[in-house]
Amino acid sequence: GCDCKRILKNNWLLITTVVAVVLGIGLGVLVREYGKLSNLDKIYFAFPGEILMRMLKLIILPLIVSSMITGVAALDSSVSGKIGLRAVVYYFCTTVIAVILGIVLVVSIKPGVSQSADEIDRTGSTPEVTTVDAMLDLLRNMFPENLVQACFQQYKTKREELKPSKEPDKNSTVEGNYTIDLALLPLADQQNKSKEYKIVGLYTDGVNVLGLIVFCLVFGIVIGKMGEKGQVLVDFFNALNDATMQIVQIIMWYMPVGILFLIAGKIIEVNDWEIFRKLGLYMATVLSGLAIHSIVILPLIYLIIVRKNPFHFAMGMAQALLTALMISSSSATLPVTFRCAEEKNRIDKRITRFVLPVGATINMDGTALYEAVAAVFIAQLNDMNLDVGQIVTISVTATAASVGAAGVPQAGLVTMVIVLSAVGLPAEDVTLIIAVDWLLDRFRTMVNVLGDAFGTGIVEKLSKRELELMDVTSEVNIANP
Ligand code: DAS
Repeated sequence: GCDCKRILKNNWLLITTVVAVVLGIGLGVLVREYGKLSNLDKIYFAFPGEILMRMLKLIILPLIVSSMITGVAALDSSVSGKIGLRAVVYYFCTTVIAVILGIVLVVSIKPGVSQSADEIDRTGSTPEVTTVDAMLDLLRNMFPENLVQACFQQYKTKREELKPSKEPDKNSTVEGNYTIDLALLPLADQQNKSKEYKIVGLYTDGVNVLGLIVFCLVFGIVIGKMGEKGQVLVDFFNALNDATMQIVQIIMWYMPVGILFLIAGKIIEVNDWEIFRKLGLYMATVLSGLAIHSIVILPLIYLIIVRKNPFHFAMGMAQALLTALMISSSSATLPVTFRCAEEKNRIDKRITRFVLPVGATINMDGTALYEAVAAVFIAQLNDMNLDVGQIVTISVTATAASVGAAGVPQAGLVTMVIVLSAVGLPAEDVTLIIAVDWLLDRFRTMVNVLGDAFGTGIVEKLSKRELELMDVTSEVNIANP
C-alpha cells in the first residue's frame, strides 16, 4: 500500500501522460467514427495540442542557449575538450551501429523486392537539392551570418533550373515569405550535364540550433576562461538556466492535456490507412530495427560501460520518450529530456548541459537507421541491385544525413534526398514513403532521444575522474547548487 503511494507520487506526471495518451486514442477513434468533423473543425479540435507544441518550441531557445553556455563555462577547457570528444565518439559509434543494423535488416527482409514502385502512389513535391548542397548547408548553418536571425531562421539551398530562353535575373528576388539571396552559379546537373541551375539561398522558419550551439560553445569557453571578469556573465546564464527550467516545470503541468488532443487530432486527421497495409513490410523493417537498437544494442553498451541496469535508466527517461513519441521532435522534447536526466536519473548537470543539446541536434540513431532502410527500400522498389560500394555510400550518407537533420518533425524525410541522390536514385521517390512517415517519425524520434539519454550516463561514467577532480579544485560548484 505504502509503496504504491510512493510510486504514484514520484511518477504522477508520467501516469497522467500515459492516461492522456490512452484517452486521446479513444477520443480520436470515437470522434472519427461518429464525429463528422469538417476540416476546419479538425483544426479547432487539435488546438490544445497546438498550444503545447508552441510552448515547447518557445522554451527551446533560452534552454539551449543557457544550458550550453553554462555547461561549457563550468568545465575547465581541458576537461570540456575531453568530455566533448567522448560525447562525439559515442554519438558517432552508436549512429554507425544503427545504420549497419538497418542495412542488415533491410537487405535480408527485402521489403521492396516484391512490389513495384508504381503500385504505390507518387504524391508530394520534388525536393531540389543535391548532396553537395545539403552538406554545404550544414556548414553554412554552423556559421550563421546573423545571430538574431539564427534564432528563427535556417539557411536552405534551392536549385532552380535556368531556362535557356530566360536570361537569369541578377537581382535578388522575393519568393513567398522568404528573403532570397541569389548566387548565380551555373552548375552541371549530375544526371544531365547540359542543364544549368542557379542556386537560390533562402531562409526558412525554424531555429538554427546548430548555429546557436556552435556560437554558445565558443562563447561559453571564452567566458569560462575570463575568470573574475567573465563571472558576471556566467552568473547571468546560470540564473537564466534556472529560470528556464522552472518554466519547463510549468509547461509539464499542461502536457497531458496537450498530448491528449495531439494524439486524438492525429487519429482524426489521417485519411489513408490503406497505405499502411501496402507499406507494411517496410514499416516492420524500420520498427524492428528501432526496437533492436533501443532494447538490445544501446542497453548493452550502457551495461558494459556504466555497469548499472539500463532498463532502470530507460524507465527514468520514460516521460521524455513518451513525449518524443507524441510530438516527433527531439528539439521540442529537450526540456523534458533535461528534467528526466537530471531529476530522475541524477546525471551531473555539467554533463547534461553539454551532451543533451548537442545530442538532440546531431545524434540521431533512429533517423540514421531509418534513412538507411528507406534508401535501400527505394532501391529495391526501383529494381536496382546495390553493390558493396553503393551500400557503403548509403551508410556514410545516412550517417551524415542524420547529423544534418534538425530535431523537428519529419526532418529525416528531407535529408533523405542526400542519401538517394548519392546512389543515383530519383530524389522524388521520397514521396513513396511520405504517407507513412509521420508514424515512423515518432518512433525514430523516440530512439533519437533514448540515444542522447544513454549518452549522458555513459559520458558521465567515463568522465568520473575529471568531474571529481573539479569538485575538489573549484571553490564554486555550480553543478548542484
Ligand atoms: N523527427 C526528428 C527528430 O526530432 C528527426 C527525423 O525526422 O528523423 O528527431
